Amino acid sequence: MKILRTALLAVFATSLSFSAMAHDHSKMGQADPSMSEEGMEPVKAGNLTLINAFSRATLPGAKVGGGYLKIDNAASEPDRLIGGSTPAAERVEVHEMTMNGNVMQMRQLENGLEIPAGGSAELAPGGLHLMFINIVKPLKEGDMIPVTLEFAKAGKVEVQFMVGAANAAGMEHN
Ligand SMILES: [Cu+2]
Repeated sequence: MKILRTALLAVFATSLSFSAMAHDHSKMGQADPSMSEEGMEPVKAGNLTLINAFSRATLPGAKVGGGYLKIDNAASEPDRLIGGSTPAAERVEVHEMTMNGNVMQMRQLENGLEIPAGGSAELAPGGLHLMFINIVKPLKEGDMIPVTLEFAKAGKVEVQFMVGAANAAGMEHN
């Protein structure tokens, strides 16, 4: 756990300096004491439950990283994931993968991603994902990435994304 703690501190230190020079993330940089160190505990936000948020280690020089999680919606009305922010990257976008002939491409979902009423949406490698654009440093296995997701109805929710191993066939942006 000592290594994890150090990684967490490093991420929060990054967020402090980043928020000072860029945006007003006044809440960033403060650890939530109720947060699991592993970041694997489901996060509840109103009718939404955010499950198993994870990312993948990036190769040196990579500018983007991916974020994945499952979102359950217990409400009788749909919600919508419209974006997010993180001190670990310049911006966060919601992307989908599409096949164009034999070439897999990704594009931003300009209107966000619907989380159906009483249903769920899954962001997973090879499909829907969050894209961390212009990461401030490589994502390392074992790091935790604090991400504030923004939903149309549930509002802003902070989730820790645990960085797992890199995938050799990792995604590259066009
Ligand atoms: Cu993408």
